[in-house]
Amino acid sequence: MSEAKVHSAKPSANDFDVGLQSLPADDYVIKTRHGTMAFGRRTWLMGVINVTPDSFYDGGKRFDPAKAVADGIGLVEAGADMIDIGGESTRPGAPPVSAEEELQRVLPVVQGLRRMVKVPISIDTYKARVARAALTAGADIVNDISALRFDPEMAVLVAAERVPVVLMHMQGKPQTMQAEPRYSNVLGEVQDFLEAQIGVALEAGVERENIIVDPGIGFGKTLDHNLILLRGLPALASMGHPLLVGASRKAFIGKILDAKPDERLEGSLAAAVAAVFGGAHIIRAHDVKETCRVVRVADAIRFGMPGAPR
Ligand code: 7PJ
Repeated sequence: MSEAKVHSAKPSANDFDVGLQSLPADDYVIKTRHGTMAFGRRTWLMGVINVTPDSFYDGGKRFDPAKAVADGIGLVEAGADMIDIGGESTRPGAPPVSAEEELQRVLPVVQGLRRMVKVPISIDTYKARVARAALTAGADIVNDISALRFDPEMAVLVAAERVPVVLMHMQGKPQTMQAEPRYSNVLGEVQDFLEAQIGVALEAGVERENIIVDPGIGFGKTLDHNLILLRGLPALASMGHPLLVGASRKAFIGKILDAKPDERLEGSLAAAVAAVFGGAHIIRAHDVKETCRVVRVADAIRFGMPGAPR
């Protein structure tokens, strides 16, 4: 072997497959009604506003629409690149709510926030009726935890409205998903499921560029399943679509640390860093100020400072 070959075979920091170079610059671009999301040079941060009386972490805090809107503005000021608004708790065992009730909760918040912030707004719902009204009220993205499975109208709506959609993996239904999650190969099965639902979306006429995938951390998964998925993010990040990861304050962190939801900040930040280095394009988080700072530093290590050599 020649000297030159030996030299070129020597790995540089960017050659290690730890996410440091798994993405070229601007690998995906999603156009929303309120701005373009360009991925590949920094990680996007999705701040969460739950307008529910019973969400596992922020339940009850934002049931008043004015408070929810004010908090949403606060999340953008704290660094959120987009805001996710949900009106039905999907924590294990939470009772489902009707479309009417969900609409009453989220619509004033979507309308209010739309007037006040310029960032993309996603609506966290699996009901086409709720999604349709939220899009009309100014939402930009549909975040469907059922990946188009629970409401046959959803794929039709997303295709017709030509909006981006998050397809999230879940085993079972929210009410029962944590009863006995089972997989023979959790990473492979989640990937196969997401591929299948990408197919459903494309078949319905959704544009490929508008599809975001998400392993659904905590949705029908044991602690070990969640850890395998987080470790396996590079595989999911290579599916040809932006990857969204939501681990914030979830129960698996509580299991590791024996900590209640309000004691899971540091664990959530550790998971956010792992997601950045696993190749996630969007991190969904409740604690925007802290997650933003952590992600900015992780991003600087991963991508370099804006404009600097890599
Ligand atoms: C997720 C979500 C998630 C997506 C919730 C919570 C539980 N949507 N909605 N991904 N989690 N796309 O607020 O932590 O992980 S609800």
